[in-house]
Amino acid sequence: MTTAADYSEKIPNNVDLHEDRRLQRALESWQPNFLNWWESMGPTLPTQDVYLRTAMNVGRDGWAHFGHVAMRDYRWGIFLAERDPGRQIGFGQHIGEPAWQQVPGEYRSELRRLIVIQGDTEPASVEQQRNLGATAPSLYDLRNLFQVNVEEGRHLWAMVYLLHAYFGRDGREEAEELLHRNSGSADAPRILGAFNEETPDWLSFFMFTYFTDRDGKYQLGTLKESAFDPLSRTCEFMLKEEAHHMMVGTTGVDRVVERTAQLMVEKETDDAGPHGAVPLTVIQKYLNFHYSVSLDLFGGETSTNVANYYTAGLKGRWMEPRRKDDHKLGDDAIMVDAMVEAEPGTQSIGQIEVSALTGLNTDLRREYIEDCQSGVKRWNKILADAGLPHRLKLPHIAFNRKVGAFAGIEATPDGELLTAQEWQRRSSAWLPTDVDKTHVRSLMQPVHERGKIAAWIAPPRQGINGKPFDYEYVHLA
Ligand code: BYC
Repeated sequence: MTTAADYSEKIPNNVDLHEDRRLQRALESWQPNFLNWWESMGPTLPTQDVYLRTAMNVGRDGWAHFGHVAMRDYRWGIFLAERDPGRQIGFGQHIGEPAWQQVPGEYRSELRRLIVIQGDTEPASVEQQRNLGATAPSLYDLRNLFQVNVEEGRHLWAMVYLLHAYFGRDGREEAEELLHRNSGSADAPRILGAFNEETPDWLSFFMFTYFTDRDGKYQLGTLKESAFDPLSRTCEFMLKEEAHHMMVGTTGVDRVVERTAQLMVEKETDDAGPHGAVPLTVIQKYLNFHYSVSLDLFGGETSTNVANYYTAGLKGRWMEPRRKDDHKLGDDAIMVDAMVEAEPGTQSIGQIEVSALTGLNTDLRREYIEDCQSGVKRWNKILADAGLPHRLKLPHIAFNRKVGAFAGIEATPDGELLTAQEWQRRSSAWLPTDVDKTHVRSLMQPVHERGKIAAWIAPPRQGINGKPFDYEYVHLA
């Protein structure tokens, strides 16, 4: 197998699709359904073409091609990272055995579930972001939005390929379902909570690409360790594309904070709102929201699902090869966050010891939290460099949680327990209210002129692929 993609085929791929006519036909019959979905649920702003990157090669260098393309003609394809013929399973009860090239019968339904959940998030995010083009702050940002969107579309292709190639008829049915469920739908919503929330404005988009795409990074990182080699290789390549999405989120929030800080200093005020920027307090509320719903994406603090996935070899840990233990965890323990009864009859937030296996969602969530801290650190540096004493922070792990140990309680961003009544009364201080959202939306006046930028956000430090900020990244229709 070569690493370069074959673009002469109807479905570009590096998996020698032409050698398996049945699979090729099945995917070619899914393709028009995907395109229909893209037309009806994808980006709504009409464009002639967009300066996009397209994956050409999964090798180390020169893997992508940049050029202006009409989005409906984007070549969504199937790319897996190169196969390592000697790859061995790195953890769980099958450690040291050769990685699987086929799905073992006993793990079929669990593997399918993991692939379906992963696949479901990809088109969901495109649906959530579909109207953002109309309010883009610059052509540069517009191009980044569309780049993220086409690549999420490709990640859907990645999961659909696995379903079609390895799961027979039920895999094909699941692939159809991935196009039928829709973000926020009352009848057929997306599977995970965060993917049914709205992304109505660009601050939400940047927070989403910072916090929620970062969950993607960590989940893909654990699936990359999978004993099922085609899944591992698929995720490895997806992670490469995902890095750009993180960059969009990180620098997007940077630029919002930078502009707000500038105006706070210039106007000598704590509230940049009346001066056409997003108030820092509202940035904090958006952060609180996106961070807490993203924490939920890691599942419960304890989970027998995740213990079984690990032992079976389906889903590993973040940086599994670097962990210094037996990679089986049979006898190990971990402290996880939990509600505990410190005194009889009173619950408080604390920790309990559980087996390391059932605590694996907590292990992954902690890796994620540490990574999120680095964003907060850089945003606070922007504030400090502007000479401001204000700081942003991540809320407490128990804040606004709907999944796991804290789903049944309410807590402040500092981790103080609240009654439901107190929460009702006070939560508008911590989560975006309708008034906040309306203000943010009022700032979102589109700037679709080359080289110009909206007043609520600072320009980026760099353009894309060495092009300047005032490059014609998008030609509108
Ligand atoms: N919402 O045993 P538990 C991305 C369910 S993002 C609703 O603790 P588990 C991307 C759970 O299904 C990455 N339901 O869960 C980002 C279970 O149901 P059952 C996506 C939830 O299995 C941006 C029950 O509650 N990939 O790529 O240990 C843009 C008990 O839960 C939620 C993956 O997630 C929720 N938030 O962990 C584009 C990887 N959480 O079995 C893309 C694949 C839990 O009782 N998924 N439930 O019916 C997994 O690894 C795991 O399924 C989860 C949950 C981490 C999601």
